[in-house]
Amino acid sequence: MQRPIKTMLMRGGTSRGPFFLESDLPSDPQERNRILLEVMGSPDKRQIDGLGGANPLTSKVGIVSLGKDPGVDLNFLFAQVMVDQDIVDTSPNCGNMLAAVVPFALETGLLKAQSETTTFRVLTLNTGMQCDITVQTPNKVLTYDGLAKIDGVPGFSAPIKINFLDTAGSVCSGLLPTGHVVDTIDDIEVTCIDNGMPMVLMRARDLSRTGYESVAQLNADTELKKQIEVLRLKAGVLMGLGDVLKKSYPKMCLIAPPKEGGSIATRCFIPHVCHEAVGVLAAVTIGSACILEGSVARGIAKVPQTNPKLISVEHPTGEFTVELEVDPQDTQNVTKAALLRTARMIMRGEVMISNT
Ligand code: NQM
Repeated sequence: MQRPIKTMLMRGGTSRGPFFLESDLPSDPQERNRILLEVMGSPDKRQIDGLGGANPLTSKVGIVSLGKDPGVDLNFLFAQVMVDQDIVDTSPNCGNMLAAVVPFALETGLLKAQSETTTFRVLTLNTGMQCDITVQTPNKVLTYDGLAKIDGVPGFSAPIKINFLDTAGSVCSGLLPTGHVVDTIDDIEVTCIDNGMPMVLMRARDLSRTGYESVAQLNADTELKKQIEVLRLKAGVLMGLGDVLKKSYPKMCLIAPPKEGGSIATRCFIPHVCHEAVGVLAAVTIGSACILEGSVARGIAKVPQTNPKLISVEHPTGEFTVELEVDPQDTQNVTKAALLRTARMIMRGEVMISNT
């Protein structure tokens, strides 16, 4: 016997996964996670028995409910379901899946559209971060049609603007959780930073790579992946995250001088597979490192003098621009981050799980 749970399969930015109303899932986190593993078909490297797409970017789940705190319209819990491990990680954020939260809330009738555009404040339960998300609702009807284009997704869609209100120290204790702008691990200089996503930035040339390799080349580079994992486990301890062996963070990022007219070239490992593009909060965090005096990105990144600063993060399938505003009194301090995403409902219906 199987039983149904209502769901909508949504693309959020360059990620995809089923979205649920919190009230349609068990409240006990262990029981909920067991169901999410079954929904996605994990653990299995092909996720053949579930909705997962056999890649971390398509093994994500969104859980949405009405906000409870003053000023908060919606609560969002993001779950990273590991493809081939029996693990559901709800500790980090996902800025890509976040782009689909307001469309999902409108599609399910949880909230109503306001006017030509609709803005809701969303609290990410994973880390307590808040953001304002604006979607296009002409004549108070949600539309996915528009002229916005994000690299990593074919075609054009309605723009979704995300304004992050507080990103520093999302999972870690602060922006620079080791207390240093640069640390040296195994003779490699790294910047450990968390402005929305715990990350370790390394110069590609310090690992004898260019930083312009293809995703396929990097995923096949077992020697590099082994070296990066050793660095990651050590960085995790330095960042106060403890043993990160079974955690999806910190994300590891190779950086190089920009090659396509952007600010910096990147290749991110999330954390064991190379990202086809770059994560949203990863891009905010990388952009913040570009601004930080003394980070491994300084001397590599091209940073505009303006405020706010548009930082174009080059990645394997294009670029991702983030708008970062710095405190004029303290130019090391990023006070606001804004960016553009798109999203789409792909399917709505019921996902079947075993009736146990
Ligand atoms: O950094 C991938 C993604 C992400 C996370 C990952 C993300 C973010 O592209 O905010 O969006 O780093 O696992 O969806």
